[in-house]
Amino acid sequence: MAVERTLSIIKPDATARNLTGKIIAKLEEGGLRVVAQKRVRWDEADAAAFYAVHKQRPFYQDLVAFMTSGPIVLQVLEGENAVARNREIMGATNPENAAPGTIRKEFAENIERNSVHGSDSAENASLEIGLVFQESEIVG
Ligand code: IDP
Ligand code: MG
Repeated sequence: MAVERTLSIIKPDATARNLTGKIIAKLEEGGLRVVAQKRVRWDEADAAAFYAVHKQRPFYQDLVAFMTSGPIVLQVLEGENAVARNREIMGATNPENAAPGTIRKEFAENIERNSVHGSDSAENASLEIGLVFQESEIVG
């Protein structure tokens, strides 16, 4: 296994319920290290750029509205196999299908308001990190 980086986002449903610390604790307990972090509020252009890959999906407009509805926390996570490891710690997209102990099982409200984003491949991780962080903001 190689040390990798992945992009994580703590979504507006979670920041609204003051769950930032509890989510970070799960990521750290799962073996990942936060090497960059910032709290921001996206506008529509920011969300559209990030979710361009989902533009044709039926939930796209709702997703953009949700992701611009409140503050989010952008993070770069580092660790062994970080992309897959983060997806394990997050749990399935739909919290009804998420394994016990995962972030989404414990905290998500529904399939849309599911508390966290995590990159789904090393290639997308690199693209997503480059979209939202300067290299100088990442301190390993
Ligand atoms: P992922 O976040 O587990 O990678 P994706 O399929 O990439 O799931 O979807 C991106 C985000 O879009 C999800 O995290 C969720 O917020 C939202 N989403 C996905 N599927 C649905 C749906 O069927 N209805 C509403 N929102 C959805
Ligand atoms: Mg995804």
